[in-house]
Amino acid sequence: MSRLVVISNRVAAPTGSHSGAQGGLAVALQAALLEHGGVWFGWSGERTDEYTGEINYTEGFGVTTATIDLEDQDIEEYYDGYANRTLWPLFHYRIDLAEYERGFADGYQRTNERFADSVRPLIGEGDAVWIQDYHMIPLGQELRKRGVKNRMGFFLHIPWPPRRLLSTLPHAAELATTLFAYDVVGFHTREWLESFQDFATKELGATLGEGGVLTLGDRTVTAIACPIGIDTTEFVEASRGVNARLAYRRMRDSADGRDMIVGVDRLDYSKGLEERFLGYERFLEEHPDQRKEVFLLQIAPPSRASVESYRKIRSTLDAMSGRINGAFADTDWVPIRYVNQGYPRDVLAGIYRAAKIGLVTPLRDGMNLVAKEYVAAQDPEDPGVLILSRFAGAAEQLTQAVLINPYSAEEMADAISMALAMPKAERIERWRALMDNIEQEDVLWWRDRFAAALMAA
Ligand code: ADQ
Repeated sequence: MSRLVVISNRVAAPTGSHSGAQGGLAVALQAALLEHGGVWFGWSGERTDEYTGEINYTEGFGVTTATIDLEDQDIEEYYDGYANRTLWPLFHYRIDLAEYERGFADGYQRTNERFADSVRPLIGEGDAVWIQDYHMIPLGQELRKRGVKNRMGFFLHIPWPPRRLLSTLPHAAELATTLFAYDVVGFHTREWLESFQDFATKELGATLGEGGVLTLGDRTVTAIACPIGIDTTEFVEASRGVNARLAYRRMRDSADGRDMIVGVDRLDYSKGLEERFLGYERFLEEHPDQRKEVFLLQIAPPSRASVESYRKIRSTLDAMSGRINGAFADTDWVPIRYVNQGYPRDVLAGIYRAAKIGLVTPLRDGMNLVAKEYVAAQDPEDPGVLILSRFAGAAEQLTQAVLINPYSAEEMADAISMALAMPKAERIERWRALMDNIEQEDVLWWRDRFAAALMAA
């Protein structure tokens, strides 16, 4: 393939290993850039008094990054506003939290135009352009307006909502139409893909042809389901390294013979943390005999603290964990260890491995990489059990997990009880099937599959 220009809201500093606190997406994009060469462009995360479009370059581990600074107003309206207060809740089916403000939409458009102006000179003839996520939906159209004829792909990392929900967004049709500027548009699952096809055909009047090709006027776009994976080989290696082993040992020692249930999530209302605490509380109520045999470690580093709904979920969870611990704890046991910190990935791998259950209960999630990391970190001889929400994109692939409806506290309580009692032979059988998928459909598979679609389009 030709050189690659990757564009995403934030650009992670390249690292040579998994020891940094990097998310799966960063690892995936870095892997793509290492293979093809090119540049990764985005917002620096920094503010500037006046936008200049001046680019800051860095080099490291074979990857070039190019970033620009944004003005306060851009950050408020584009990032905190339209991206995180409008699109994020809406695309996670939370129209009760979605804020529809003209100022946010205008700021989103203006900032995407600024990105287009800045990145335009970096795109050479023959380069393939790959744009990531909901922050940048209209960027492709802005680049076309600036004369970019290159192959361009877009990947959405979050769900695409059902047609009727999306229709509540002012100018939803205009936003969805901008996706026709791309040659390929990718979603994690068939479900999100079908929702997009439904919107495109019924609301925009597009026609759907062979191979997922949608036609609208003189533009065609290939829309595909292309589930992201983790860097499985590297994660398995990380889980066997010294930091992982130390973390594993520390957790086992502090567990004092009890079974650990683990949850690891950005502190976000989409992750179903309230429902998780309620499901776990239900388990404690219904199984007094098992109470002191387990504890829940919930790791949830705060995110997007400038947005009110995130401050609210944080205080709700503080109160819930306090209430549940107050109601059930004893002098030598607390049911929930609630931690608001991030950890290096290899330490996380050790923690996952020490847990008898991985409890992953989002109400909606584009994919959910924590579920895959939990599986990859397990001991093949004595693996833990993954309990996974049906509403995570990952549930389309990880069908051998214990799949649950996170809105039902009863179902979650039953699943915890069942997983704790699951015979080793069944745990191994389920784990092997999950691991087969995670090994085959890893992040390199995702990247290659998307790139192949882009080349074929
Ligand atoms: P996220 O919503 O961030 O990603 P997820 O896929 O679970 O969700 O990825 C989170 C990443 O952050 C994981 O790699 C995890 O290990 C890491 N992480 C979480 N808590 C951590 C902690 N305390 N310390 C260190 N690391 C931590 C979005 C979409 C998802 C989609 C991904 C990729 O919302 O649905 O799977 O993009 O497309």
